[in-house]
Amino acid sequence: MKTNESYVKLTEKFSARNYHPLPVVLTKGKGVWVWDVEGKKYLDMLSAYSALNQGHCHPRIVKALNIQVKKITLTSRAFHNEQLGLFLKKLCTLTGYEKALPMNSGAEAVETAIKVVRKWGYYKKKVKKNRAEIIVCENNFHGRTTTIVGFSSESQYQDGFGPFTPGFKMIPYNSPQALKRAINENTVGFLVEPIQGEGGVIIPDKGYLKECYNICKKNKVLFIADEIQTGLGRAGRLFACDYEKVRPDIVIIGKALSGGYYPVSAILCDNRIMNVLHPGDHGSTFGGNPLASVIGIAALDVIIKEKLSQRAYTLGDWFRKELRKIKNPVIKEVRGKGLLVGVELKEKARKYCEKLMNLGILAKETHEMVVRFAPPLVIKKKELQWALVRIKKVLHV
Ligand code: IF1
Repeated sequence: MKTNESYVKLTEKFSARNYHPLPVVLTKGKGVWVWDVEGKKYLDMLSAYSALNQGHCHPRIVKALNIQVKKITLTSRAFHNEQLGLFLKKLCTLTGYEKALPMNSGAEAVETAIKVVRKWGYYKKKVKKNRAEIIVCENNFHGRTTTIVGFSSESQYQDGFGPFTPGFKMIPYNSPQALKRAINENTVGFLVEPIQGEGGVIIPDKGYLKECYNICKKNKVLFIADEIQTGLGRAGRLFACDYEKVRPDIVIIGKALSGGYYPVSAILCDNRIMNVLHPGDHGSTFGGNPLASVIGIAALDVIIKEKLSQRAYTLGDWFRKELRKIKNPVIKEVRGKGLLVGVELKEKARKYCEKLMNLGILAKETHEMVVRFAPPLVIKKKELQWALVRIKKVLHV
């Protein structure tokens, strides 16, 4: 008998215990809907942490993938492939940057940005050897590599994994003053999430990003935006930085660049920065392969053609207004931008996520007290209404 329980048992027997998923085993996905092995249907309100902005198994992406998968999938970067240039051109044209460097996971793209910023610091800003400093924010989430967890403020992410890479300085989020104070002649970059996703959907004050950007510019420090979760339409604009008309020196993207098919990430910047890299400085076996490239092209096409940023903006606004109508003293705050929505509770959120699951909605708590709602951006208003009926059932007193 194909029960959720039997698969959970099987997985748990052989899997490392680095996750504690909800006890549902998914077997099929289409658009905003997913099905478990027992045939029960759910609305996906997590979207694989924003990697599924285009929805599950988008037909345009599957078509592109199907054609390419039979032609050639991997060449390595030792040779050229016909798709990479097309992908990078599309990416640069859409975002207005001169260059893009493709990788796979988000963490790899963050690592790439760190390397580029440091090298820029030594060769362009003339920082003394091995002195470069990058400023990061408390409560950040940029991935799981040893370097990245080394500048996390979350003790669990670090505990047992040291020693860590030096060269990072931590300041409070949402404080331009702290940034000003932390900068010195060795500062090469400021790495920031325009909205802290894992941090609990934390939205900085209006003007924060712009002010930080100006401080960076004045001090010859590169402003690096991690838009891996907030970018590509999720927050109601192509990039969350667009709200403040900030054009970061380096943008890091991932997640939805994959359309949910296959890891695709990248960093974007202009020649004056990217040109510090020379053959052999950096690379990846899979980064920029032809299959990833056609997936990336199709994923971007869907975001543009289906106006996903605008959809996220309008639907997110409406959805938050509806959520705010729910009267329950356990709700501390409803916040978000676009379809990245957090409902902060005064108690642990997991219990509520389990109740939502039983009613056919998949959502996951973040930072213990926050229920995050981040459905695919292709969601229809009617489907959000369907969700609201159930959310109200769980959250109404
Ligand atoms: C997990 C969280 C979200 C990210 C930002 C870089 C990365 C991420 C802003 C790294 C990744 C993840 C990883 C995933 C769950 C998910 C997550 F809850 F852990 F924090 F989205 F909120 N920058 N976010 O959000 O990208 O290397 O994973 O491709 O289980 O760790 P990656």
